[in-house]
Amino acid sequence: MASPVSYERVDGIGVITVDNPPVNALSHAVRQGLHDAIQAAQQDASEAVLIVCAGRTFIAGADITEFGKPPREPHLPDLCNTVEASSKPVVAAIHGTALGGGLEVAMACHYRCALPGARVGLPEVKLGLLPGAGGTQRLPRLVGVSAALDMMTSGNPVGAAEAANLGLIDKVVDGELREAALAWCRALAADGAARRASSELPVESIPEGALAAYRDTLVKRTRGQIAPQNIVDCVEASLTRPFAEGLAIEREKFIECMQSPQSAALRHVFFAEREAAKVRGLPKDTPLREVTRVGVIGAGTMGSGIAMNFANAGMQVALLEVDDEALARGLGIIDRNYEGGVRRGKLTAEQALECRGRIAGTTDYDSLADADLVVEAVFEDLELKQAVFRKLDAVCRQGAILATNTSYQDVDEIAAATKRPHDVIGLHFFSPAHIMKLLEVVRGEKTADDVLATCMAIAKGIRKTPVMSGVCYGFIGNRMLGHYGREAQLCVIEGATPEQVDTAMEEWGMAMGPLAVFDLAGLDVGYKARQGLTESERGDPRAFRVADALVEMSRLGQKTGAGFYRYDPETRRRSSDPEVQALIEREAAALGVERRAIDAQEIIDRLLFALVNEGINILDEGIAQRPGDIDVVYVYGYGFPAWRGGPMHHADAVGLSQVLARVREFEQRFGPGNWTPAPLLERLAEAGQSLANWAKSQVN
Ligand code: T1G
Ligand code: NAD
Repeated sequence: MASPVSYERVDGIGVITVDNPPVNALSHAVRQGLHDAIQAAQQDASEAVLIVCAGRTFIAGADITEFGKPPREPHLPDLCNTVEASSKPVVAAIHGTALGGGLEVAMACHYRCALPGARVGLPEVKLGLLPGAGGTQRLPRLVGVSAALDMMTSGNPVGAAEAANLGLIDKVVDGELREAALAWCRALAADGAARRASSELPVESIPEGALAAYRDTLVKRTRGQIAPQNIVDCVEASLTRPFAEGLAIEREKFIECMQSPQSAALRHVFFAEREAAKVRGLPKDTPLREVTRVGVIGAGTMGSGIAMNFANAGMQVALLEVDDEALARGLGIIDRNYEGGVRRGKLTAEQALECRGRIAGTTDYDSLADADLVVEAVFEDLELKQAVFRKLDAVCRQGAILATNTSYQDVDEIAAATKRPHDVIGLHFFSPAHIMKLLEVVRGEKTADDVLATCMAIAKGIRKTPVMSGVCYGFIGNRMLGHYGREAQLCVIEGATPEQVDTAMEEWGMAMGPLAVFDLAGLDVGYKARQGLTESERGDPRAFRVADALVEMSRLGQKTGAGFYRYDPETRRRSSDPEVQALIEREAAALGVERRAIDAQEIIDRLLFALVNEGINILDEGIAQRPGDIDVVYVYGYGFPAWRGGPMHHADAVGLSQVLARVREFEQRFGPGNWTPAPLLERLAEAGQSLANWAKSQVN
């Protein structure tokens, strides 16, 4: 097999080209090819060496698919040292992204140039790792300790201009990269430019105690994760040890991360996110419908954010409301969101103006006649939504995609209100819609393949992570959340305080505890949904009586300053409220609940295993394609810690037989109503199988 690395001499310059699609990852063949090419250049008459990549990007890192397999030489740290030891100046020419091991190779080069649009970074921490090929030792030498710490603990890339300001990139070049870089190499050779080994640069000292202070901020920002602290250990070594010793400490800390369940979980999420974008049985070449003009119906909490997503992606948006007052309110939300984005440096004022300019308000359905896609986000009421879809059916051009942002309603019943159910689909955004990455794409019984394929592709265009769901009450996320939320409220009425429940889940890693999430979303949302259900559909009153009572006391959550907690009007900080505790005890007595002490482990197991058990039912019914999809839903939509991999990955990590044993114990204690073990869980646990293996067996 041909090497993905080629070497040729061009006008006295040794040109090494890496061509390993799709992202020039540093597979074994690439490492071997780079090693051999550098060695070749040492032997020939070349005056300097250029490393450049074919395709859409520079090297995007080590080949993550090789992790967990026996490592093969040349190892990346050694390869970087080989590049740096070259007797001739080595130049890296960067386009697209230079990430992880890719940036480490570039930092081992003596000079770096990049196109203006290039981005460089060390995202290893997002995989529960750290830069393991000299990055933790070379970066502080090139950009200083503070910038190095920020880049490595956030994992976020920086643009070429900022990288040049930091001293990471020596030259930003325009035009055709290879030609510009070759010209620069020739100039460097002509000037007799020296090899500059970044490993030989000093590390600027930092104030006493600065690292300790940095560790403290990191603890708050990266609760429970080991990689960020290991990165600080390595940077500390760069300050106190010679380069070679620093490299040894980096290797030790890297291996510790690589072998950690946290990294396994984060790598699982990396690939699960990419897998989720693929719909089984949907041909890759399914034609896509063109979408440049979008309509959004309802400019409330969701509609306003949804409109921004499409405008930010360059599409013209018509935002429709019932009347001018409601429209002005919606456009006001959008203006404030853009102002906030500019204040937080997410976009420039010019960019905000441009995006805002693409959103036109209307109260006239005729404005949607030429829309390619319409997303409905009116009140959560089936009849109202059906009425809206009947109107859309009348005014929208044939071939337009009609989507609903409903949280729970039956997409097939909404589609049935039109004469074109094949053009109807669910696009379930998450609040705040202009920020949350997750998009549940709900395939109706009659949704056409090209409508589904178009929406899965659009998701990427509006920077969302799509996950396909079948039609059921609450789709994937909200259906599982119902069981998670039930157990949270049962723990509260049985004896735990709201603070105990939320603290247990937050210390376990959830971004926010369930009761605090209910207060954030608004207790009235669930209350209204329950009002639409029959007594039997509502289920066990112990699981919602307290929430209902809070709503009846006009304690709707953060939006009224009080819900399960009281909120400081300035800081929005939550605090426990004795009035709520008294209410809980009253409702418990009224429902004949004998209260008892409940420890954190019971809280964690009841909430997580309720989530897992229902998730497995969802898989068994085919509502979700694969366990990884459910994990992506929870990591990107519900604040589930990515370093735990998602509920399905967590279940495999615990072991399905353990999960089943605990579920059966709860079934004994609390009854089959809430705790009937999922049949698939029983089958897999008894077969000693994991969900990951089951998923593989589903595709073969
Ligand atoms: N290894 C293997 N496969 C990779 C890969 C990688 N590093 N990066 C991407 N892919 C695959 C991906 O699975 C997908 O496959 C296809 O490429 C396109 O990716 C020692 C240890 C580069 C910004 O963390 O962030 O270096 O689904 O859909 O949206 O210090 O991919 O088509 O079969 O994401 O244009 C550090 C990871 C590694 C960067 C492009 N590097 N990649 O985004 O395409 S650890 C990273 C990305 C490391 C060293 C350490 C993005 C991208 P498929 P895509 P994209
Ligand atoms: P909201 O009450 O904030 O906004 C609804 C808007 O729809 C209001 O501005 C109202 O004036 C407008 N509206 C009502 N009838 C209309 C009609 N006939 N034509 C045009 N506009 C009309 O509600 P929301 O929270 O934005 O929820 C909207 C939808 O999104 C619901 O289906 C909800 O379930 C779903 N959703 C909500 C969330 C959330 O967290 N709030 C998350 C995901 C999905």
